[in-house]
Amino acid sequence: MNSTEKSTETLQTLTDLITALSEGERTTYNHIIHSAKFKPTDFDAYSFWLTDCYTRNCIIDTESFELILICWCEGHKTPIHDHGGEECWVKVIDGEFKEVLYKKNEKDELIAVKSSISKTNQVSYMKDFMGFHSLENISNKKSMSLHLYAKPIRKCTVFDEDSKGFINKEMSYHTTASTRIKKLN
Ligand code: CSS
Ligand code: FE2
Repeated sequence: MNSTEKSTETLQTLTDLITALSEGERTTYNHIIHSAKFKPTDFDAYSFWLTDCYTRNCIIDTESFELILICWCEGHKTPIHDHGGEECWVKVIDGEFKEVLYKKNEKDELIAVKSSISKTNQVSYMKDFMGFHSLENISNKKSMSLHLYAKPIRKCTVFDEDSKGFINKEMSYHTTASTRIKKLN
């Protein structure tokens, strides 16, 4: 297949997406994630919900990128956070999300500068030069979003609402390939 054919192709399976990301350079990731079109059931093997908070479920974690499925119940919301210097794409798989973008002013206070809604199949992008954001499931149902981080995010900065200050947070997963295998056994 030549490169023109490849650029108009729709990626319809998770395996196609992972192959494209694994073979592609980081500069192609934006196009790749936009080219993917999934059904919520494509994520049955990865979906896992908790009532108290959204869950981070690792689909694949390589040296170059990380693909995670976040599962949200109604009303779940992230704290305001950055992306540890990495690039972040969020593709809505099911549901509707509100993203609020924040910047720091000269007094280091966080100011909300933009708010947007994303719906199924839409992709949003974040990198630290754009500021901080929060993401909230505003649909009245369990929802899912697919997150592509390049490179993987190991640590990020989170705004702590109690102390009104920033804290460093180590990222962790609720489920990984090995915990899912354990669940089956
Ligand atoms: N960065 C958050 C989700 S919003 S992009 C996280 O990975 O937990
Ligand atoms: Fe984020």
